[in-house]
Amino acid sequence: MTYQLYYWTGIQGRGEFVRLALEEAGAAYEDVARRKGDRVMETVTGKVDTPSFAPPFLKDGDVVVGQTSAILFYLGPKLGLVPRSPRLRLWIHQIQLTIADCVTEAHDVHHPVGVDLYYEDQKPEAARRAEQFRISRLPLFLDWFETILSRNPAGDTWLVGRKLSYADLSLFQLIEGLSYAFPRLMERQLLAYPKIAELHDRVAERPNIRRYLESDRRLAPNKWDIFRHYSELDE
Ligand SMILES: N[C@@H](CCC(=O)N[C@@H](CS)C(=O)NCC(=O)O)C(=O)O
Repeated sequence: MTYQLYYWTGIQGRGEFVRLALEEAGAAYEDVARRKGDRVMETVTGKVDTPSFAPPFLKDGDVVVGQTSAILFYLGPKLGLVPRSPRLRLWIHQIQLTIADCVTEAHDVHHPVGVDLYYEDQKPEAARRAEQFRISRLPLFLDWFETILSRNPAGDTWLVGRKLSYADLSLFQLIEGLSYAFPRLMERQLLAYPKIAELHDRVAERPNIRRYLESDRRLAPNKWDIFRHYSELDE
């Protein structure tokens, strides 16, 4: 069965968290909008009785699931990216939701007033929000990821248990995005959080992930994406 991923063309966005799981598992999938255009998403949400509020969403036969964390919760067991234990699956889901929170906060740095406004229309607020993010919020998130890595009873190679899970892939993507958006800040932060930095590099070296990152399926980050680089917001 070929999974069908629906996400905006032209950006990595939140779809990237799903792509990384599918790529790591070597699963057959189609990035539908990249082939048919963004309007194709309306043709799905207009027809099903469980329409997703926003992309990404995944179609697997008659299952349509939206919300990045819910998609990964659904795919995890199917792709072999979670352990058997229900307790650990719930823990991985909790980590994923926290990564999603951090993604939203990173996005809100450049759009603190409204998503429908241009960055140029909210620059003073963005500067204030960026300061908060740099000084207080980001260190809290990174601290938590470093802590849970060091508390994993199976060792600090992966976030949960002895094997890679989709949460590791998502933490990798979070660090990629943050490093693009805030290169100066992240260079300093990653020195303070070596376990996160090592996990990031370990994921990048996974054969399927490395192949994917070198492929044209992996889009370059850009200024329309969730993680955006504005030099004035990075210190
Ligand atoms: N919580 C959702 C957020 C989904 C979301 O915000 N999607 C963005 C693109 S990354 C979108 O298209 N939003 C349109 C909207 O919110 O109206 C998730 O994690 O998937």
